[in-house]
Amino acid sequence: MTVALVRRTSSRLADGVLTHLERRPVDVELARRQWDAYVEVLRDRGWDIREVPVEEACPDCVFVEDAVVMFKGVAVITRPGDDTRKPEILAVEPIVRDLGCRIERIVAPGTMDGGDVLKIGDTIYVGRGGRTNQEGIDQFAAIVEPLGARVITVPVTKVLHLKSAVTALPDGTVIGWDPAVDDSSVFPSYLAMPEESGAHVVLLDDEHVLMAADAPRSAQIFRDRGLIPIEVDISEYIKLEGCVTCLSVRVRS
Ligand code: CIR
Repeated sequence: MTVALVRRTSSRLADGVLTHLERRPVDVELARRQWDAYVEVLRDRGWDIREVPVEEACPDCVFVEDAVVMFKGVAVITRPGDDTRKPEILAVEPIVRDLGCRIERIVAPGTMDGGDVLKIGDTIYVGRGGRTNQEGIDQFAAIVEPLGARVITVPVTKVLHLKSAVTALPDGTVIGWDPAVDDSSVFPSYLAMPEESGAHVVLLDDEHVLMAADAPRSAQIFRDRGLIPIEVDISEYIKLEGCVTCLSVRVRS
């Protein structure tokens, strides 16, 4: 099964939470067209698209990755760190239940955003920072370690989420933009990228990677490594501290 969960953009997107960036005007219609193009790439690469119903009252609901973490047929419903985002989980649960996933939950006082969870095989790096606390990480580890995962906590202080700083290539190399990374020495194989968006990839299959269009030098580095980057413009989501990973949840099983 290769299903991708996505969620349409609330008309209130411009009111989304900002932590590290200054608020800038957001063109919601452009954002919607960018979302359509992003989803089209997933569909073209063979992903079965499932939509979580939009929650207009939640400006950040399009960033569906933060509400659920998938691992080996288990859906861990998170407890988002920002209070305005906590209601986002409600509509996610029935969708993943429908996929046949076992449901687990992060509960108070734990908090976790899916953007803080980087899975590389059975190794799962979890960023502890503004959105994900130690209690959330401990609860998550208790769920996934019996399934064979090894959870490694890493600090996140410079950007919103761990995956705002680093993601991983199909061969497991962790890629990051150094000014955003707290400690790259925790990753056995690390490659510094020349652009911030160059650190963010969605693995579509063993050779295709989805990335933002504002990192051309990073795209060339991927090509030089034998990968095929597919670039999408997500300018309106970047203004809200989003990146390509957060606009979908990939379910592989
Ligand atoms: C927030 O602050 O929660 C949203 N404005 C952005 C969330 C982006 N999510 C992600 O990178 N996983």
